[in-house]
Amino acid sequence: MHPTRRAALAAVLAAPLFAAPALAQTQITIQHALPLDSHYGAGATAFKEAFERATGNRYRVVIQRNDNEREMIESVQIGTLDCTITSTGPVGNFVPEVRNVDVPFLFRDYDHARGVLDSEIGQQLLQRFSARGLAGVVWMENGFRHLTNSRREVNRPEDVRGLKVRTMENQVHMRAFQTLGALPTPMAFSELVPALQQGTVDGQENPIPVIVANNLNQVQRYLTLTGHVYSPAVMICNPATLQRLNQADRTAFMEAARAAQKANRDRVSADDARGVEELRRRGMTVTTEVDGEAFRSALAPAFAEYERQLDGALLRRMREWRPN
Ligand code: EAX
Repeated sequence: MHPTRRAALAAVLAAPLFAAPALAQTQITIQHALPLDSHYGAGATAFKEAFERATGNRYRVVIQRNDNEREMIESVQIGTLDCTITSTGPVGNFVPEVRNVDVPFLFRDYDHARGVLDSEIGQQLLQRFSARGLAGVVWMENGFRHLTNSRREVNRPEDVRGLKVRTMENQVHMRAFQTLGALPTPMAFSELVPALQQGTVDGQENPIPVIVANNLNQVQRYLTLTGHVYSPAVMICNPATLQRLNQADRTAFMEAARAAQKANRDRVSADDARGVEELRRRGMTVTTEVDGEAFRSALAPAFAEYERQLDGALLRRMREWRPN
């Protein structure tokens, strides 16, 4: 047989009889408000890797950035977005019970906060999402929030008086800054940097990982380590997204969500450990000696209001929680 014909015959015999069908993949989209290389991004990536691996790539997880958390929650609620990883900032406007975890100085430290949220207390709060057309999948973490501003060093509560402070769209936080004599200005994260650049507000408050990831040192001079409130985050999904999963895939989904929680918390711990030095290196004036007792005392009127307006018994249970 002529060599060319032989080569042609060999090629035909080697070709697959039928092209393997492209793997049918279902897409799940997750949005969050921070850079993809951030503590939320770490969680989203861990979820993607775990869920795609566990389902043999029958699902494709797409991660996108959207810096308006209220909008993302609305999109999840109406079903145009599968999931979001968001701080609890605006969540209380959708699930009122969540406001209880936004109370200043409620949690002693990270172990306390993580312990409460992973306990029956936190799981019962997640169950409250379903009555609002949302699925609270897993608690994640934003971190302890600290105050930055462009006008002056802040050491004690009196120094906050008169500062225009951007807050999240969160009545619990707004009440606290109002009680300190500041002028709380609620806005979505997407509006924060322009507002700081234009001087619409003097300051803002966020965890170290958020300040570092968004280079807020470029628009803020002073950082005071107030640690005035622990900022939980939460992975929220549209209930139909979960209902479409078979039992095995739903189990894989929840295991991937726990992997997301671990990666997210590990990244917060790492960013918190090195972030303050990094912000000093970038030129911020950092005040570490903060009179926490003075801040707590100055907030007493707000605490009395929280006891009345929120769930006083739940607040006590969370405040008094101890690991077994
Ligand atoms: O969730 O809006 C805020 O200050 C949040 O901390 C930020 O979007 C990360």
